[in-house]
Amino acid sequence: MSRTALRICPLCEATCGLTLTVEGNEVTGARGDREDVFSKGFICPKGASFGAVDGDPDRLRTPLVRRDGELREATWAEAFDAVAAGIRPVVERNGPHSVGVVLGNPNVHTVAGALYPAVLLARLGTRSLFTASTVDQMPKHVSSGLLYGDALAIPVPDLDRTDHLLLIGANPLESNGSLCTAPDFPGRLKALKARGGTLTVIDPRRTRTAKLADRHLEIRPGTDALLLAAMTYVLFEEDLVDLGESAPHVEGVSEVREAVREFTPEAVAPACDVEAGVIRTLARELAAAPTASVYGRIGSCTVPFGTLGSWLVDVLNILTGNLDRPGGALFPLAATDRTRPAGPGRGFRLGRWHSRVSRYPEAKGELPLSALAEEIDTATEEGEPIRALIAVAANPVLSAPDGDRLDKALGALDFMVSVDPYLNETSRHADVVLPPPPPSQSPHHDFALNALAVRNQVRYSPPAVPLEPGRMAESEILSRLVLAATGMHGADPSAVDDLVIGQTLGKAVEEAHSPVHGRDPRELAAQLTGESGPERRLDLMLRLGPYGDGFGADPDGLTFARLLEHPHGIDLGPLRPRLPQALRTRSGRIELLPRPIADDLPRLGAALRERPDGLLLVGRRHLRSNNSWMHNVPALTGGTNRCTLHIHPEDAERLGVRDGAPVRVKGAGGEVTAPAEVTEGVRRGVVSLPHGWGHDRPGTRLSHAATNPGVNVNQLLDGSLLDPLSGNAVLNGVPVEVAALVTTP
Ligand SMILES: Nc1nc2c(c(=O)[nH]1)N[C@H]1C(S)=C(S)[C@@H](COP(=O)(O)OP(=O)(O)OC[C@H]3O[C@@H](n4cnc5c(=O)[nH]c(N)nc54)[C@H](O)[C@@H]3O)O[C@H]1N2
Ligand SMILES: Nc1nc2c(c(=O)[nH]1)N[C@H]1C(S)=C(S)[C@@H](COP(=O)(O)OP(=O)(O)OC[C@H]3O[C@@H](n4cnc5c(=O)[nH]c(N)nc54)[C@H](O)[C@@H]3O)O[C@H]1N2
Ligand code: SF4
Ligand SMILES: [Mo]
Repeated sequence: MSRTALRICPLCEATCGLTLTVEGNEVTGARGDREDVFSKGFICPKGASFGAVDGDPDRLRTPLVRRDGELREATWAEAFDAVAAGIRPVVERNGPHSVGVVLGNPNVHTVAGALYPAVLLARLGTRSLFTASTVDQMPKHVSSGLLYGDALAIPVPDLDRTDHLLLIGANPLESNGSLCTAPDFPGRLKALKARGGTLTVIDPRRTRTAKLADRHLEIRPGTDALLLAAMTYVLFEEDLVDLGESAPHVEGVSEVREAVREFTPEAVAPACDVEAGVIRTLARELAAAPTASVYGRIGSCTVPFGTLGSWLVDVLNILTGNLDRPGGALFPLAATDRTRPAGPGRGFRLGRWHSRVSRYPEAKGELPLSALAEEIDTATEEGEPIRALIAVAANPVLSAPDGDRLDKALGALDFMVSVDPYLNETSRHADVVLPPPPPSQSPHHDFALNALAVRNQVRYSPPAVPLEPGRMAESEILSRLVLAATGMHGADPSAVDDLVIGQTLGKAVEEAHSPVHGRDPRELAAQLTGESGPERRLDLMLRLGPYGDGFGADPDGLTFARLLEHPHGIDLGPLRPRLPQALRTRSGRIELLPRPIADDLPRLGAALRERPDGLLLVGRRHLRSNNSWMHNVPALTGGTNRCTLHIHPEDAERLGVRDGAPVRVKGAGGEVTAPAEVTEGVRRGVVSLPHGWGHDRPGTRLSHAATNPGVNVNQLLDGSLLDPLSGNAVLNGVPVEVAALVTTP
């Protein structure tokens, strides 16, 4: 007997609602949920393979614990005993910073990943936090922190209403979007064109998104900040600056005019390979469009000027009056967001502490993932190296620079625990592996991604299938991990949720603006509904949130119980202007030229005069992939999803590289050999390899991935190239040497 169940897809940032077909407890099919308030039936090939991803036979079913050097199946009790025994002595001997925490990308796609890591960090008291953000979007957090005083206040393009979209270093036709949650991003771009809007794409590759554009500029990798600075220059030079409604909330406009003086279109054109006249046109079109939005993603973040580029994206939106207006770029307001009255905030600071070895400044409480290996393998007088590691949903051996060094460093730790469904390149080093259940057995709510969505909405999926015997919910795994790692091993895991609920309510009743001001926290806690700790915490956040019932203050407001009555979600309307309420700067205004940005601009000026020769490496994503962890699903591999080196025909000819033949690629961190794919899909002087491959290390359990392992592009990096303000790794525009592999007959 088959039945259906609704489940929000956790496989990328688009958050599509799926209708799963379930037979017994197995997911045998998935289609788009046409009644979903946000995705309206859209599904991509990855979502359609939900069942195969969910049912992968290589997913671990029981914890693994290392005994006599070997990882062996164990009970949950044995596993958490081993965690407590492994971590506590390290903390007691070497202090909290000697325990590192690594959080990977899937934490933004799980309820547990949203709710427990913050508790773990607070209770451990470690500053050794590394996440996927510093190989991804940290520049955007830093620019938002500096501009708006809140690293999480990221404006998103108003895709459904804009007249003009300038897309930089993003390929949503394959990635389905990022820092801009929009189910059916491709359809939304087509709708933009159909209503007479224009789409410009800046990308060194001729991507599927670029093919859809009215104009595609094949920029030289790493130079977007120069181009955007020149556009800013033109806005001032041609008197096109008009802040519109946001004007009263912005300070520092004339300082920006001064700061971009040297970045004339003529000066930047040779560095960017974009003609000065075209740069002027881009600026004029942006200013002339009734509404417009500039949006940058991976290709604009993971580069040496990532923070400057991310800042300039917003500067252009602000100077053209497009920030905070419909059709421009707006701040979403999610149902679980905290509300606060407008007024000066605490601001955002960088570099409150530094990494031990290379003295990298923290950003948003994190150290660069690129520095993880050296923080483990290098002793200094500053303090103890990291001796124990907690990795949750992270595979840095493949996703961070110089996996070989990290691989060795992980092998030398005193203790490591991985919360991961797979025994893979990273978790194989763990002493304890704690496997979460597959997504069908987990609840879903997009705590992080709804705050980046192009439409305000709220949806919740309860588990589609009951927990299999012997499984433990990921929220319970993380609660028990918190307890075991922080000296409370053996306590009831609900203690963690109760602690957070108590603290949150305790604070809320003290806040003058809160709907629960002056009430009794225990009385409020008793009103929470939900069958589990995470559900009760969601109820708490919804009720205190901007659409919430305020525990009775607004009887029509949102509660978890009300959300359950709407299995396809509740639409909360289009994005609305939120200035000045969204601001947390000390001035209470948008600080358009923050000090750290001004101090970094001379470095961009120096780049005007550099134009190194040689090939530059960029990445790419395939529609049927997700970073490092979907190459084990046969339905998602093969076809175009292959680990090949894209190279332009002219470069191939010059280097004697033949299509399909192996080429050696060499970078600062090492070399790899991959088959060449000669294609005009990449511009001259640029080559492209996808990331997340290199599944040929021993001791993993990825049977399908191992049959076609590919190579780890991040081995070409040595980890020393960073965007200095954010600590983000430089993954794009990396100099490499390419040579045809000479095979002697
Ligand atoms: N060269 C290059 N490198 C890159 C990038 C690039 O563009 N180019 N992109 C970067 C980006 S944007 C990112 S986000 C990072 C990603 O870097 P990571 O987060 O390290 O890698 P992922 O492959 O996303 O997955 C991490 C792990 O999560 C596990 N996992 C999957 N589902 C779950 C779950 O439900 N619960 C738990 N606990 N674990 C789960 C997987 O098995 C995997 O081991 O890679 C970065 N690396
Ligand atoms: N199918 C699939 N979807 C995914 C993922 C996946 O692995 N596969 N990963 C998810 C994750 S974690 C993320 S963060 C998002 C990322 O989402 P996107 O940012 O849309 O992803 P990419 O496809 O990496 O697009 C980056 C583009 O930047 C271009 N580029 C490289 N260097 C430069 C440069 O210097 N300047 C400019 N202008 N462009 C440059 C590249 O050619 C590439 O086309 O995708 C998410 N969705
Ligand atoms: S676009 Fe993303 S969220 Fe939607 S079905 Fe595909 S993988 Fe899932
Ligand atoms: Mo990412």
